[in-house]
Amino acid sequence: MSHAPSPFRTAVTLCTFPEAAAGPFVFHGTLEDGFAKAAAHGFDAVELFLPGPDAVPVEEILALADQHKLAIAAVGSGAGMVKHGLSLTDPDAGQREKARTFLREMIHFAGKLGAPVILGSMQGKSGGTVSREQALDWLAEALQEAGAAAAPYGVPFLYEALNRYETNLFNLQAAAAAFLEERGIANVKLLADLFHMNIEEDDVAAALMAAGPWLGHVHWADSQRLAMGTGHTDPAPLVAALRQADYTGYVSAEIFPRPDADAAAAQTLASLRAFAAV
Ligand code: LER
Ligand code: MN
Repeated sequence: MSHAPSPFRTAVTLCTFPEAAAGPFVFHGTLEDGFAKAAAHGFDAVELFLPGPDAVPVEEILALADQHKLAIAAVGSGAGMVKHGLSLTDPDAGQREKARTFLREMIHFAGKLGAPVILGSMQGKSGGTVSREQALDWLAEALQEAGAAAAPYGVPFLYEALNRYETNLFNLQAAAAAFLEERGIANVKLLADLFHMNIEEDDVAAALMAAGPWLGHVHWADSQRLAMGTGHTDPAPLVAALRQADYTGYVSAEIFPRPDADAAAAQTLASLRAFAAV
């Protein structure tokens, strides 16, 4: 447990579209309710999962952020896959183009909120007629374009390595960082999700430390994707690694709302207060 002031900012996930109602997000429902809940619990920011780039006017979200004194930590692009069936590595060129357009529009939408966009499930996977080499070329092109589109807003684009059951492109932080480096991809940072890392990494703390310069966002989840402190993750070495890596971004709860959303939110903040001195 550290008593030094926290360099981290706290965030909680809000999801508004029914196709992801069973997803790992704390608050499901309207933005009004989600912002109010996040503020009442005492988070610094919200992370938004919306059906698309034109679902809610930017002004409406900025007004809610201002009213509740909350920042927008990040905006997820998962609806591109979950709602619209889009993947950046789809064998069909037209579908890939639609995926890139969706992502570009999300980046412009989120940029106006001062927030980076996350690429998770929309990265897709290789297989069938799509070789790994081909999928990685398409992923690299899409990441180049996304980093460049985000840059004018003064935010990075976030690439998330997922566990093996969700993608076969990158499951490890080090491999994802090496890919960004080798392909010369600018203005793209890594999102380190502790749930995926618990499944894939030999040593989660060591992986966080090694990925330090690439880290742009953290999903703060216990081993079973519930609130930290309810599973078998020891957060102390992870917080120590993030501090040692000079990480100063968000720690955001992307977890299932169990036993209910309020309990998951409260337990998340309790863990961050105890271990990260937020
Ligand atoms: C998104 O942040 C994530 O972690 C994925 O598991 C969602 O498919
Ligand atoms: Mn995640």
